[in-house]
Amino acid sequence: MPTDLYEHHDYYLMDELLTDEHKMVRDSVRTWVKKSVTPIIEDYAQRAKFPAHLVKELGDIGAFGPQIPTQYGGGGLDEISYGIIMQEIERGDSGIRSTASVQGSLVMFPIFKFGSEEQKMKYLPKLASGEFLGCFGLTEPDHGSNPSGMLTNFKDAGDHYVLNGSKMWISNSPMADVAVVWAKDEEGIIHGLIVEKGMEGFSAPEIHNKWSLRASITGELVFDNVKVPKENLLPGVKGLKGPLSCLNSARYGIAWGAIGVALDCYDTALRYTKERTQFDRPIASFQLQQKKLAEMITEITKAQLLTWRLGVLKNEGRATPAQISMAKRNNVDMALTIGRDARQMLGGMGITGEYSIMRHMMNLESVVTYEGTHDIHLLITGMDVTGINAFV
Ligand code: TGC
Ligand code: FAD
Repeated sequence: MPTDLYEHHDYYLMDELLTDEHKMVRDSVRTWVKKSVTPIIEDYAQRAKFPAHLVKELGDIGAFGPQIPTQYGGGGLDEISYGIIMQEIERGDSGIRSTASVQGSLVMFPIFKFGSEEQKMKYLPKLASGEFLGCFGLTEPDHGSNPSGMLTNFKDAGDHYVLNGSKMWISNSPMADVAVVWAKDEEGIIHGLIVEKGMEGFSAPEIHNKWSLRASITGELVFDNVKVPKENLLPGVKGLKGPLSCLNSARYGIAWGAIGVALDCYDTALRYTKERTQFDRPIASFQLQQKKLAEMITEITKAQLLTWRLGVLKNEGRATPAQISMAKRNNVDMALTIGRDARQMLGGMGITGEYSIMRHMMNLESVVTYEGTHDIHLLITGMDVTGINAFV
């Protein structure tokens, strides 16, 4: 069983920018990750199994919807606390962070933001506690980066809607009790619907053979004339801005999560190179290794500052979607580069499950693609700075 020796790294004294509550949240989630995630995650990832028992534990530690008000079962915390929770969980594994961010940002957030009071009371407390697992269906087999072209649709059938279509690459879906599904009405306008496990004509087959996010369960959503009660339509939003505004929250969490991965890879490489000797010296004494470590901590520190500032703006309601895109893109790319360098610094040992690095690297190949690909986020920044839309 791998031992989690992770130590805190705070090169620019970022802790001074955090409140006591932020630090308390961080320490408690870090303790949970060391106790419940690190000891088992390699085994689950190797077997491509989802550690389903962690769903309840994630609920217990307050990882589901920490920014949702307490009256609905959430934590009533601020955006920086949410980010720190994602950072600490993703230091353990991106797949476990995926479970938490889908539940909080992509299932609880739209119900909280766009749902009726009845929907909030019915679903949010159970999602917050981990009694229910949720998933978010936007992507389709032929519509990934361009969700506005979606084909999934529903028709008014009097006292209910009839839903048809399919979604692809949906985190949590095979085990989910509840799915927030985005579909077009008869006029082609996008709406959110809450679909429950067990509804006739609804299935969620698992997608196998992933080399990435192996400890996260991914599947499809298939709707074959599913009768959805009218009270399951989210009344508070219509149009693509509904699902895209949920992505703002999830992408923000990923920006923090990627820092967690980068810190874990840096921490492992630093310890290993100080202990490992070649040519009768610790390999950390070689300039080429020091260059890699110095660049890693520099990039991590830059990302920490960027992301903390984004958290302040988000707390003030001033973070723009384009600012969030910049942080998601920058931080995931930064973590991937660090993961690849750290892997090499461990030599042959770097490819084994004795260390977390190779698993992190493989996970990040999904993280750089989902929630908007690296290229899409670049084009969002390009559009923001030029005022010219490259998508049309
Ligand atoms: P466009 O015409 O630009 O926009 C349509 C409407 O949406 C508004 N909008 C946003 N609103 C809130 N937040 C945002 N980030 C928004 N971006 C755009 C926009 O103002 C407009 O509003 P209105 O009132 O004028 O109607 O839309 P487009 O069709 O040109 O597409 C733009 C594009 C390409 C940037 C967008 O579609 C996009 O972001 N594509 C990437 C798709 C994506 O990220 N999919 C993620 C699926 S979920 C997922 O991956 C979960 S992984 C979970 C895990 O395991 O962690
Ligand atoms: P495509 O859109 O086909 O893109 C392929 C390539 O073309 C990319 O490199 C892209 O950058 C590039 N490209 C596309 N358009 C342009 C352009 N205009 N200019 C330049 N380059 C372009 N979705 C959900 O809805 N819910 C989930 O829970 C979810 N979980 C996921 C879990 C995993 C493990 C994975 C891998 C994906 C998940 N997704 C989920 C889907 C994810 O959001 C999509 O994979 C992603 O948005 C990209 O879509 P695509 O795979 O269809 O790629």
